[in-house]
Amino acid sequence: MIGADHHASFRSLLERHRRFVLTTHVNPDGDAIGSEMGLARFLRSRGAEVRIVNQDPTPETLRFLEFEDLPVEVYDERAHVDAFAQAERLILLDNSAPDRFGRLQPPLAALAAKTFCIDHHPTRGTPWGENIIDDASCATAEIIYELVTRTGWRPDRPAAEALYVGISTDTGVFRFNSTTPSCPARSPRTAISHCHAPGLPSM
Ligand SMILES: [Mn+2]
Repeated sequence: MIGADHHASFRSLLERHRRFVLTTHVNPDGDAIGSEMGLARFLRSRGAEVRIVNQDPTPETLRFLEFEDLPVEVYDERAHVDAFAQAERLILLDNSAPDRFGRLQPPLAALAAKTFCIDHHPTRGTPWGENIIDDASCATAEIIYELVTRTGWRPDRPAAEALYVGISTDTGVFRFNSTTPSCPARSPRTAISHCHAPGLPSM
């Protein structure tokens, strides 16, 4: 579970910046897309400018998580050079290893100082400016859930769905050994009860 220093680091990020580009690893899975969507929803609720730019398109099975007004953009160097330059912070989700970003690796390496990484895979010595890395969390979506709800925000239905998919993906719907006690006991149930979304799949 993440600690007070992580929450402080996230609060500081929110207070200092309002223009973000979110991205994730190659071949994005449910935790990657779910974390991006959940965090994007939260940031937009605070009036921030958010774009999501990934190396690969969202798999067909996860397209339902995308918001109509926030399409996932597939990285194109010429099209995105300005977006990356103008972003106050680039936020990496569900991957901290520099070699798992594909074509995004060079621009991210060049902008590492203003890159903020949130991940649950253990990576030592990352080049990123700031890191919230917690390998005790079962999914990046769990970390996102902890961070955004600590600010007092209640995920609405789309955000809760996205975070639920992220946590479900990485825990095999709470069956894998990676499932931490805090994971099924707190995150998804609480997310669901917070947003009153009875249609979500049950555990
Ligand atoms: Mn993950």
